Order: sequence, then structure tokens, then C-alpha cells
Amino acid sequence: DPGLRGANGKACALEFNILARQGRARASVLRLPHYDCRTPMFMPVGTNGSVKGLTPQQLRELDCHLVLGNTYHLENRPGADIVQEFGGLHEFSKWDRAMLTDSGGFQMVSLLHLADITEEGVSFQSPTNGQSMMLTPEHSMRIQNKLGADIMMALDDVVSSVNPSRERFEEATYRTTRWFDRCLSAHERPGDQNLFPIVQGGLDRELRAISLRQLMERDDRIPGYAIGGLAGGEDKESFWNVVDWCTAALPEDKPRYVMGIGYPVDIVVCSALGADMYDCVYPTRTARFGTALVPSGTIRLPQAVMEGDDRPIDETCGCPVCKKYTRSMLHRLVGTDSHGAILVSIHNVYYMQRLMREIREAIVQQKFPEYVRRFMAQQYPEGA
Ligand code: PRF
Ligand code: ZN
Repeated sequence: DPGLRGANGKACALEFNILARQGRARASVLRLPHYDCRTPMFMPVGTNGSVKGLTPQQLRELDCHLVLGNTYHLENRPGADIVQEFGGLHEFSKWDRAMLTDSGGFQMVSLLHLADITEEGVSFQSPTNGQSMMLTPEHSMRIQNKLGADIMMALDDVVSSVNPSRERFEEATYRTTRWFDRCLSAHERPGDQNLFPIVQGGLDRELRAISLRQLMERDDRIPGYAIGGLAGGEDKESFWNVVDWCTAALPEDKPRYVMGIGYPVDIVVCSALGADMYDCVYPTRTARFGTALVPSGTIRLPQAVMEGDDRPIDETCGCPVCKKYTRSMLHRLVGTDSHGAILVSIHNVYYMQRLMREIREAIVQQKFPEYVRRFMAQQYPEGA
């Protein structure tokens, strides 16, 4: 819908309407070409365009508003040309609500550890089939324009945990801005796809400030901002500091996306700091290993103590799994077939979407501080 207007009044592919604020927290309607999302929002990861084990119909019933796809994986298989021939990622995956594609570099560098980064871009040779891929900002944009997601991520220079020197972080900070400019020039669908830049700079206050300043100089062409370089095993104090610096500096009237964040506690804290969007494989990946999310933290269904436990995963949960299955049944199912993994995934995705609804409602009702206290008391009963 080219008729949408950004905060600056310019034609833009999203509208961000803040419904309520409390402290720095905000609740909004994020209107994207395919769906009116509510924020704060958790976006499950569907690497190949679909979330493992869950159908698009189930994701809708679980109240998901936006699903993530990955440029690197989709280009590898089936290939962006083929997805485009099928009418784009929405048609291909039969997911008709909003989608976001990550730019691909992070997946190549951080998950595969085999990437070579130069000013030109990120190149990678697959250890399994020997196939190589060179992802430049231009190529990432060409692929993401073919996929057609509502939000595309700019290619950022991700610092591998193998070589985390200050010099390398400095290079990556400036290069991420240069690559964002190349992404802006290469982006061919500004009328119906939103391009978000990614704030980098490691855990360094000065580098984060440089990244923020450089990107915000381009604010009139930016529909929303992402905060990258976190969730890499840093301590909580550093993590919160970076989110705090970034959300304090970013414009109020645009959505803020903290990449790779998915622990419920982190989402509650980041929302209090004024962040709006999150994604992580955690809830679905941990489900496949039999870990279920509950208000007090997690429970491990494969444990022997679950064997005779006739309670549902969570007595307060309204998901279809908690209505029908006991822990005892799930204990058997996670051990024997993929059906158990799917059931726990359903519960965990429901849990995340319920958490997000509660956060949004608490902000709207101006009861967010009480909500945070109640949430933390459940997670940390000893006040640890
Ligand atoms: N950059 C990109 N994708 C990401 C991240 C990032 O920094 C993170 C956080 N480390 C998760 N996903 N492009
Ligand atoms: Zn449940």
C-alpha cells in the first residue's frame, strides 16, 4: 500500500501509531503492508519461511502477527528466483500476515563461522556442498526485494566472536553505515517494503553513539531501527546498557527492533526500556528438546519427575495443548516422536504471544510497573 505515511509524512511502507506509553515503554499498532501488528511484539523465526513443525493456520490461531525468514537460507533453497516465481514469500509460505527477512550476513558469520568479510561484502563457502555465496549489500537487497517481506534488514557487518578486537568493532560500525547507504541505493521497492538499518558498535558506548548518529542522519529514509550485535553471550549488565543507550537516542516515533532476543525476562526488560520488536529461535528450538516455558521459568518434560505428573504444562495457560495433554503424556511423546516436539512448540509460541499481549495490555492500562514486578517475582521467587 503505497498510500501509507511514515512519521515524517513521506510515502513509506509502514505506519507506527503509539496507543499508550508508560515510562519509556510503548504499546502501538504497527501497520505493515500485510498486517496491522501490535507491539511490543515477538516474532517467531521461520528460517525457510515457515516455523518448524507449525502450519500458517496454527500460527494465526496462536496470535502471531509477523514471522521471520532468512535471506541466506531462502537463497540457498529454493532460491529467491523460485520464490518470486511463486509470487513471493507470502504466497510461497501461505502466510498472509506480516513477514520480515534478515539480510543474511549474520547467519553466515555467527551461525556458520565460515564467512570471509571484505568491504565488498560477506562471502561464504558451504562445507557440505562446496557451494559459495557472496552477499553484498546490493545482492542482499536484490534477494530481499524478490522475497517481498514487509520489512527487510540492511546487510550489517557482524563481528565474529572469534576476533572481537576494538579495531574490528570500529571497522564494523563504520562499514555497517556504508553498507546501509548501498542498501538504500539498491532497494527497489520503498513503496511496499520497509528497509531497517541495524545499529552496531559492540558493547562500547562511543561506538554505539557513532552508529546511532550516522544512521539517524539518514532518518528521513528510515521507517524503523534495529539494534544488533547483542544476544551473543554478553553479560546482562552490558546488554541492558546497550539497549538503554540505543532506545534513549532513537527517535520516539519509529519502531525499535532488538535482534535475537527471546528470553521472556529480556523481552520484559527491553520493553520497559522502550523497545518494540523481538525475534528468537529460543521458544521453538527449546521446545524441540522438550523444554516448556512457564510463568516460573521453564520445565523439562524429558525429566523422570514428569512421568506421573497429571497436570498440564501450565495450569494458567489457555493453549490447545494445555487443555488436552498432561505432563505425563508429553513426557512420553517428546521422547518418542516429532509429535511431542510440535505440541511443546505450540505451547511455547502461545506462551510468548500471551506474554506479549499481557505486556501490551499492562502498558495500555498504565499498570506496567506492577506487571513487571509480578513477572519478576514469579521468575525469581527468592529475589535473586
Ligand atoms: N544482525 C543481523 N541479524 C541478527 C543480529 C545482528 O546483529 C542478531 C544479534 N546478534 C540476531 N540476528 N543482521
Ligand atoms: Zn499451554
